Amino acid sequence: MVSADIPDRLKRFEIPGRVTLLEGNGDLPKIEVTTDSSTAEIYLHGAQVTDFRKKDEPPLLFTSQFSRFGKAQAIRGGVPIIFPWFGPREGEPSHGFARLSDWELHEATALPQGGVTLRFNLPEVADSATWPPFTANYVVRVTDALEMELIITNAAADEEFSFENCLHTYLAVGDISGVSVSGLRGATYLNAIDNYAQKTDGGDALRIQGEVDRIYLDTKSAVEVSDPKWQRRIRIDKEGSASTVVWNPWIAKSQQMPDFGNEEYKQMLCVESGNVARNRVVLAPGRSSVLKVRLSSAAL
Ligand code: TA6
Repeated sequence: MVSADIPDRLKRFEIPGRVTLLEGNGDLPKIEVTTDSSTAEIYLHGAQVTDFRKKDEPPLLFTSQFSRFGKAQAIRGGVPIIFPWFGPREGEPSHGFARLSDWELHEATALPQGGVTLRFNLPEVADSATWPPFTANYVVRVTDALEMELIITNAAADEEFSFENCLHTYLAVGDISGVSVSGLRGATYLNAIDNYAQKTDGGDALRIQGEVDRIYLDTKSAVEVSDPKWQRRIRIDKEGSASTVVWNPWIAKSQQMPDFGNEEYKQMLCVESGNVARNRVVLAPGRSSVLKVRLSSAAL
């Protein structure tokens, strides 16, 4: 990966030994972050974190070997930013335009304890013309945990701004067949593979034994993913989020996705935090919403 082709306007954010700007896949600019306890990789395209791993641990995030890296394409993996709509929308790209846009890096800071903070903002994009004026800022903090914060501000003088948002996190797991997900007991969900039929999760922990695509509503609780193969527990803490989405494409859907390997469903699980469907955000003029997610891990 060469850094020669990175423009000076980006190079100025480099911090020796901490923050490096490079040309990544598809010649898209990416940021490599090194801290005392971890490393991370973030593309300006979609402000998408595509890798985070703690020293001496397997990666915490999954990115497909078959992902595309192109101007108007979504990167398959890491943490795509879903905004201002979730899922399909007539005549529009699935999951909104934020993940397809090139964000601007505004700040890179080395933290006293050895971590790094990066600040991004979403520039005016053609697609945003049909929406009330808004600003979108994103903060990524890399320490021995990965923290992300999406701040949306309604810049209109007299118009409400209603939208959905979600940090569509692809977690890496050792073997999906042994994984269990806790923290959603008793929550209501829309089952996307059963015409969004509404159901209640009655079980202690969710096991993944087929295609799963559930939008859990009205849940603010943390979720834990236990992974016996890697002897690891991943914890997802969140704030400013009333929905949790759990997704694994399993066999048939994996074969339908051109940017995803047929066997890769065994190594990933999406546990996404946001505000979807009836939990969508309605912002008054001048107000902001903050969606925060913290990913951490510990030995099982
Ligand atoms: O978050 C789950 C989901 O909405 C699934 O329905 C599945 O389509 C997944 O997102 C991936 O969507 P994408 O547009 O990235 O192919």
